[in-house]
Amino acid sequence: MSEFFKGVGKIPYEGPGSDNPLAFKYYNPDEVIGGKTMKEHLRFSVAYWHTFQARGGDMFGMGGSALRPWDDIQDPMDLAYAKVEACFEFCEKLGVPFFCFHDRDIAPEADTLRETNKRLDLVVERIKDRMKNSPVKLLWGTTNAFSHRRFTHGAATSNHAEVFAYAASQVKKAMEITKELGGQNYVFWGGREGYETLLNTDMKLELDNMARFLSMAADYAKEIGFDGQLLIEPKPKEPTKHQYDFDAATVIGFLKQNGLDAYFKLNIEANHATLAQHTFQHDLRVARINNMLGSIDANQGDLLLGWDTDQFPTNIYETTLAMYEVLKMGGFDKGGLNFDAKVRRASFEPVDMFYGHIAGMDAFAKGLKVAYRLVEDGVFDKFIKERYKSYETGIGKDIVEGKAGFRELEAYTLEHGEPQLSSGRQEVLEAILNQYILETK
Ligand code: XUL
Ligand code: CO
Repeated sequence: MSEFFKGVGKIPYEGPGSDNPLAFKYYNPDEVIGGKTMKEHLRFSVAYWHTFQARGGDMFGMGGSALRPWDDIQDPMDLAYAKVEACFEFCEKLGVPFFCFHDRDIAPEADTLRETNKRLDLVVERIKDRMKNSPVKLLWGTTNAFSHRRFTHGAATSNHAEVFAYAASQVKKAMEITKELGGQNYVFWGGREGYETLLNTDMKLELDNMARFLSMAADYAKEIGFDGQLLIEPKPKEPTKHQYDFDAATVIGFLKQNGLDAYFKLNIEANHATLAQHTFQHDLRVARINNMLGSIDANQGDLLLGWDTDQFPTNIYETTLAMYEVLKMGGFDKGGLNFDAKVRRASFEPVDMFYGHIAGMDAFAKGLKVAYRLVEDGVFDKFIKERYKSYETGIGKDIVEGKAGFRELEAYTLEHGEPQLSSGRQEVLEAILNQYILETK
């Protein structure tokens, strides 16, 4: 078996004092925090598409700039097999326990669906073989029903029923192989489920069809005994002008409206939340308070750019607040932190892919440590409890318990007059958060 990433060994933990770029400074997989190791808390995952497929292309340089150790392999299936090896080598060297893929990442599409599925089966066999002597597992599988031109008008929301059928066939197969590989989740990101203009769009039919599609998917998962978690990944725009799965709140409303909320949870991506004009923490919070936070696509955007830049997450403020939400929900069950992130076009060497992941893993490790202390010390909880204490007694308790209506509230107001307010203390809280970030070792 050939080694793809020569010159890079197993990435060690060397601690904050290290100046070795190929070492972790904060991510110490075996360090125990609150009864669980960092590795168990964080459940990192490598994204096949960004790491083994992407070439650093952009609109002004479609061919890309990346140099990869598999560049000389011509035959598409040989290339697919090589990438399986490369994926396991990469994850094992990083000590990342999971990876994620789209069906079309692992095996190239052939002329017919039947042939494509045969190719998938061959690659799945390879992955299964490789898994036998590796600790690396599948966090989630998904379908790419957006790159091929047949999905120009969408997949489940296409105006062509034949495309709906094609997409369903693809999800069926992708779900089967995800199950076969022991995948712990199956993700639905909306691809081109949205519209460019309402002038040609039957929005009601498209949304109803999307619900029908998801309902069929949930039925099929049950039928084949797939016990992974089904996840929807919200995104507000790109590739379409308006994506139906706009943000966490929209998706939750949609699932509840269609009686699907018992079957799906959410996969929240940082850069998608910020594209929806929310903070990452906002969408995580919305998912969490609805008991629907399943997994996370860990990355970050550039707030000066209006598109999905999928950068590696290095902002400790953000990773802290993200891990705060994860800890507050009691940690991940089947989900994890999938690096849906790519190195920049100018970072074209294979070693840059290690640097990107190391940076992200360290940022989340530090975020976990800070967040753990914030939760343990009840910093925000105590303040928030005090801030809402008016709902614990008297008229507030009556409101919460449904014992007061407009008449009682008017009577109360007439009797008590102008309410006394308390300060929100945002600046103090932000200063405390900074203190925790700076002082956590
Ligand atoms: C697209 C995106 C996808 C999904 C999986 O913005 O995030 O890669 O995570 O289809
Ligand atoms: Co994503």
